[in-house]
Amino acid sequence: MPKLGLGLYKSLLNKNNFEFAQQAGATHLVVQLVDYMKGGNNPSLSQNYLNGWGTTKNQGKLWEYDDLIRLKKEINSHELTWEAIENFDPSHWFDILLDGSKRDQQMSDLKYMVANVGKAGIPMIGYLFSIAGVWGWTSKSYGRGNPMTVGFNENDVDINMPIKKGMVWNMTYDETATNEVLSKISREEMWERYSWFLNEIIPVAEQYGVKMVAHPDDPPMPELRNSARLFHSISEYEKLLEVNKSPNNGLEFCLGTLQEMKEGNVLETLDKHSKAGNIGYIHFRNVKGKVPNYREVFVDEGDLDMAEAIRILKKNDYQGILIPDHSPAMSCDAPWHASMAFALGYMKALIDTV
Ligand SMILES: [Mn+2]
Repeated sequence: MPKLGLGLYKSLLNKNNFEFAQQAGATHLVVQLVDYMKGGNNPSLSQNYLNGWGTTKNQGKLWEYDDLIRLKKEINSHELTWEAIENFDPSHWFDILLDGSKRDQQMSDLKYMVANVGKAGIPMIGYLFSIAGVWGWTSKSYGRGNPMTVGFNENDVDINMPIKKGMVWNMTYDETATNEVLSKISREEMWERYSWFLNEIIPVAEQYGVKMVAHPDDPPMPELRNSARLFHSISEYEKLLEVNKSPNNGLEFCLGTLQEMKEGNVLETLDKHSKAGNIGYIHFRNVKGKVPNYREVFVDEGDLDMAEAIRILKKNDYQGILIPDHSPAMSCDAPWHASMAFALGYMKALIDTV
């Protein structure tokens, strides 16, 4: 049986939101420790992030065992299970992404953190191996009831806008960097960097019982800002499983992002990988359209048949979790909470009845 989870941004990690998750029927949490989503208790995707998600201040601040345990105890006290940490901080791995001079030091830092996560009994780490990161969205009112939502249209943005030095993953890690820009990064180079990363990290993940799960590129364009994007199609996304065949190497399966891809069948892919045990956890969201022009919509109004997704997961005895991921902002004083409550209720009903 699939289980219901909720993803919480760093600014939402408090008692009220743990209770909120529990009240909505979630049993598991996916926790984000990167402070990129602004807005405190009202996080909003519907802002202009073309110039970045902000500056990370986490240089040198690694995930320490004691801190993880403290948070885990608090989560457990609300009868919730901490299923995964989502995203490495750009400050922890910028030179792994960029193949820079601090690469080896940062890899030993990542290994240290993966070990701490495993020792703390947190089973998974989700990550996005991307130079431009989540970039290129524009916000507008779209869909049922005209909520503010995000989407991508290649005509609305300069998709070749160069990336300033000191930035990666759409965040600034060095405010003092020169005004130069990053040079072009090819697909071959990205696969080399990624394969090195994966083959370094997976043995440590195996040793400490952590599953490393990769999110596809969002938006799934083959290239943005002069850098190739690895996981822009279903077939390219599946290739990561061949780079390292460990059971600790898997997928952070984002139904929305996969549906945005130009080719391939999302439900067939879900069937194949949920059967094979490759899926760590699932981002359960919906969308209308495909790259180069799509919008995120409410979970029940998109192009993807979500009930069929649940049928497939049940048929394959998938035991992992689903979380809502993003959702259009509902018109009220707590847009994030309202939209999450709606998505969770819909998901719970599907899980209980399909
Ligand atoms: Mn996602």
